[in-house]
Amino acid sequence: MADYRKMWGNLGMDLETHDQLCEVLPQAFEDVFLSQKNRPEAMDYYNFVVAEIHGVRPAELIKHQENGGKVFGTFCVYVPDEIVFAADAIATGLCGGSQFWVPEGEKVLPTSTCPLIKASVGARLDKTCPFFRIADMYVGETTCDGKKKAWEILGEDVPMHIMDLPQMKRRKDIKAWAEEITEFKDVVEKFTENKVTADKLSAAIKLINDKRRALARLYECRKNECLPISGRDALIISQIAFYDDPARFTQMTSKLCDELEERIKNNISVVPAGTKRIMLTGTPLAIPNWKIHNIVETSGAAVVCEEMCTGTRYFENLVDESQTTLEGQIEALSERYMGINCACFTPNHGRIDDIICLAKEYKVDGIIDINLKFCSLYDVEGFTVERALKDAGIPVLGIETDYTDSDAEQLRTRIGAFIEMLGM
Ligand code: BJ8
Repeated sequence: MADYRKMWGNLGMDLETHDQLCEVLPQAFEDVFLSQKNRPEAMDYYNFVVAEIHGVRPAELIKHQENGGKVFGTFCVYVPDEIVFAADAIATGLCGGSQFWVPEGEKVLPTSTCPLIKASVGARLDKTCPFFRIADMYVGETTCDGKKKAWEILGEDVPMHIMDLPQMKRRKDIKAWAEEITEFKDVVEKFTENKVTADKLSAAIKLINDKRRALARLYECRKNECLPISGRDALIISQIAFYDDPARFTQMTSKLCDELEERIKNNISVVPAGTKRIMLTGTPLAIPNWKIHNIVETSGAAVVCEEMCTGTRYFENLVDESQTTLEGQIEALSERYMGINCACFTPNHGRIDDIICLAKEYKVDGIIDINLKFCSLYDVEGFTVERALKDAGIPVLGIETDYTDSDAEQLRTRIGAFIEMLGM
């Protein structure tokens, strides 16, 4: 990574602790990603983004601020980035996926909080993540109890807006979410001093839809028997999608898809024919949480799909681009976002239907249902998911894990046995 110490210092980061974080990442990336054989050439871009993870994009965000722009940090795929971009601001994902930040989070949160929340709070408090330092405003949402309480802590030293997400999907809930989006628009307008017009929102809807289309095209390639990209590489792309410049991300992902489609035509696969195809479902895998993909793919199988927020839930369904009034556009946003099936909703049959449907589309041999420790939403829903999969005759393995490596060997044994069982 180039030298960004001055920039990090200006952001008030703890440089010594940050050095410790920077020491571990390159080796982990080398072991999990760069050691893979036969990777698509277009992965070079994403390698570069990770190598410069605390440098290039933060520098772009700071430049944007120097030009008078604002940056909004978000934690959930229900928050509509379109509103932020329509106000000439930038939205960036902030979810923490590293164990490095968990101990700091545990100083203010109960240990029995999910690691995603502990890491996100820890990343802010230990001053080692530039994205958390740069964001002018955080946008929380009322998805799970842990997050709701975490906003109160994070909101003590950063302006925080919280969106009240309904927990059911009746007509009145979709209307209520549209009202929340309208209120969010008003907050963003006031904070940025920029007006969100129908024209600007229309351009922002197209910008984010294009990103979704590029990701959908990438996932389409993964449905093929000839697998042109590993699950690890697809995961890192999904993770980068949360904070990269959307137009550039779309351009680079489209370029990668050209190469993947060419590979499919020429029958170039990253795994031998007959490799077992695994789909992951469950809680999101925030960067740099690569643990399960790495275990699966170094145990002789391939991950071909993720029914997760770092996966299909992030890009499926487009926002209707035909609306020309702000009211119509906000309704269209609400319809699209309320179509996401997070376990915080009840009932949540849509998610079960999605999983069964995806299993068929991606021709999966088995599913691993992952739960981040202490996420009771996905844990409880795991029962329904696993029962539905068993009824559908799809082998499933439920696992619970966190960001530590302490269970890696045990998981390797269980996942290895599951993959072996699929071959019988
Ligand atoms: S839409 S999955 S990004 S809420 S894993 S913090 S739910 S205790 S991350 Fe999520 Fe939005 Fe849902 Fe997706 Fe809470 Fe569970 Fe932790 Fe979670």
